[in-house]
Amino acid sequence: MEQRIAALRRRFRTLGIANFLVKRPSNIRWLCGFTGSSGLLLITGRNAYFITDGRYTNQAKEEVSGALVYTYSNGLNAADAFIRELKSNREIRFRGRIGFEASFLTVDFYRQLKRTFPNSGLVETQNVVEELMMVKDEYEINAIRRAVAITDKSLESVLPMVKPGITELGLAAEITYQHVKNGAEKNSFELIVASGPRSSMPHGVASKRKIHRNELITFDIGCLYNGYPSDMTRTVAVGKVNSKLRNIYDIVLEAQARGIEAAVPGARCCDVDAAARNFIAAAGFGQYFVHGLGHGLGLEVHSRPMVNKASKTVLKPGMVVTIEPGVYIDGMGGVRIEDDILITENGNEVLNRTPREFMEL
Ligand SMILES: [Mn+2]
Repeated sequence: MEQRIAALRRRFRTLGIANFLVKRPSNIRWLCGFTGSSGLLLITGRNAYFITDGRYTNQAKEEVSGALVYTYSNGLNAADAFIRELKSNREIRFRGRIGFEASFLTVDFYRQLKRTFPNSGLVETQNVVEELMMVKDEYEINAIRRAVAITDKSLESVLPMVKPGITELGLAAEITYQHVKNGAEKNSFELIVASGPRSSMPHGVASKRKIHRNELITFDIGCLYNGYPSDMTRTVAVGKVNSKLRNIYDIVLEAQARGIEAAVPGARCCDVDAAARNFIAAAGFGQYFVHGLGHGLGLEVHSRPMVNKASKTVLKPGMVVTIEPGVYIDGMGGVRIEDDILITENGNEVLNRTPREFMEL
């Protein structure tokens, strides 16, 4: 943890700051270990101070390392209480400019900070900690491997239950049960089980719809292990589907293979995206691939680096990204195939073991 805080401090000079205020819970967790949902971490040139409320006194004592812990137990709202601690706690000392996470500080908190410390100079930042988190250490990679293995095993157990009559929510519940039974803490996001025409919705979370014969089902599922996620998508057919959907499946599968092949150290994320996207476009379905190719995996399911047209980030060994092209035809159905890829010194490793070939149940 101290090494992570030290890495953040090394960014201070470039950012023109002397202190950094961390509000995003996953960034707080990565920097000092706290897994609760509310807290404030102030990193100064020399010290680190973690402030949270009375509900978390014991948890913070147990979990936090590398920072001094202060808890408050008054009736104030969180922003008011944080400001009061920063202002009146004599052990908390800082001077000079304060960097903050522009996407995670409320306007109210920002205004109070400005009013209370008018001479500090507040500096907006974006993605400072998120970029430090892109390359995973061994502990993080092992956690992701476990999460991926649990999701592989869970889908394998549930596929035999896919029959006409069961609902999408029923299947999602079975996967949730398998995830936890196999050692996960919980799902890593609201599971997507989208059948028939609903499979054309890239984010069709499971509904009460019953599975029918001769249609596609997209499962986009994942779990958390030690806080780290898996995120896998498979599209399977129940019975036979029409030749257009069958053809789309092969196009998406080949696009994914090209994306995976391109995801090597030194490659820019936008070029990895293009490797898959150009193939889909050449097959005539470019307008139906409506999202980026993938994203990093970390304490947030959608982490940096983003693998999309705009991302110039260069892949490095230790990054873990998803590769998940999709084609969605409104009213008919859609196909997405997603795997989790570890970038290695020599290329990459696909962490998922679930087969990708077209599957007819
Ligand atoms: Mn994903």
